[in-house]
Amino acid sequence: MTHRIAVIPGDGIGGEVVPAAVEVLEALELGLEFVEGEAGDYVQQERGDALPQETYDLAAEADATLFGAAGETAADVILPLREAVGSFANVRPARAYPGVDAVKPETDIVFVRENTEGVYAGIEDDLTDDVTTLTRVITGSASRRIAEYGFEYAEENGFSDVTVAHKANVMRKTDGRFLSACEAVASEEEYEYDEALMDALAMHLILHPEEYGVVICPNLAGDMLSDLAAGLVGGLGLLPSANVGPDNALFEPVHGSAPDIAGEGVANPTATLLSAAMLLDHLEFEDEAARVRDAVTTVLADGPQTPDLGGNGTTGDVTEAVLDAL
Ligand code: GGG
Repeated sequence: MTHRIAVIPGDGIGGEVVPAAVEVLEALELGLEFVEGEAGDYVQQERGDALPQETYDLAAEADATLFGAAGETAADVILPLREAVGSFANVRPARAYPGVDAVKPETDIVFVRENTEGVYAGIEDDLTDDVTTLTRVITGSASRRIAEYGFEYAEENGFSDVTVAHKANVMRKTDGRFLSACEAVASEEEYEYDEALMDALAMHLILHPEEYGVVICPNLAGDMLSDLAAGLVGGLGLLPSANVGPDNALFEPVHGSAPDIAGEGVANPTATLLSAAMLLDHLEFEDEAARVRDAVTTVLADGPQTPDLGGNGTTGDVTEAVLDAL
């Protein structure tokens, strides 16, 4: 059976790391069909629409999507693309790797981030010349859904520590609802977990990341805490992610378009290669996913490494080395 993969490189280094991942996926000879779609700042400039309907439809109808990065148009691109694939959970593993200089080499945390609502629901209003508001949407149903997903993910992937991040002492109603939903799921299914105020959690993650396994988060908190954890393991070039829905999913590096290095050929493809491995898992090519992860891990340990990790390798050098290791 042929699987159709929507490939949407997006902006900046997305156009460098996504082709690298496609090269690796093609080398596996799984008969995947790749169909490229346009989205991002450059499409906004050229066509007045950062996410043309045909790209949205491409993602909605594909078996999986590999996305690169969005720049200034992130809200117009990645949020609707997540909707196109019916995603409700953004899974972001932050792991340290042998051979990579990590601030905290003992880090192995997976952030399970609610990705349909919170402050990313996109409800902002200019009320007066001086006052602008943002509506934070938290529903019991979406909170339950992310809690169920997060607890199940922890159980299936062997994580004993689950933490629910919130700020219910200040955002009493919204995060109160989020926390209650997580408590209810844990109580019904007899899951054990800790809860943590997200500001204090940010500090504890830096001091003692080894105490954390799966962290279930509201939308913005998950976006921020996962970037914080990237800093513990060697940087954003290492964090992949999956945007998971009931039947479809979109995979993307956690990093953005990195305009400062775009076009130089030195972007680290690791996060996108690991996202491609998550895509293979989603398509039930578990053995091939493991092969890609092993090859990436070997190259991280033996080099070449890109400048963000202290090396002088290019995106192409790393990709070639991963292909050789495969
Ligand atoms: N590949 C990740 C990316 O493009 N990030 C840009 C961004 O701002 N994303 C917001 C989000 O992940 O919700």
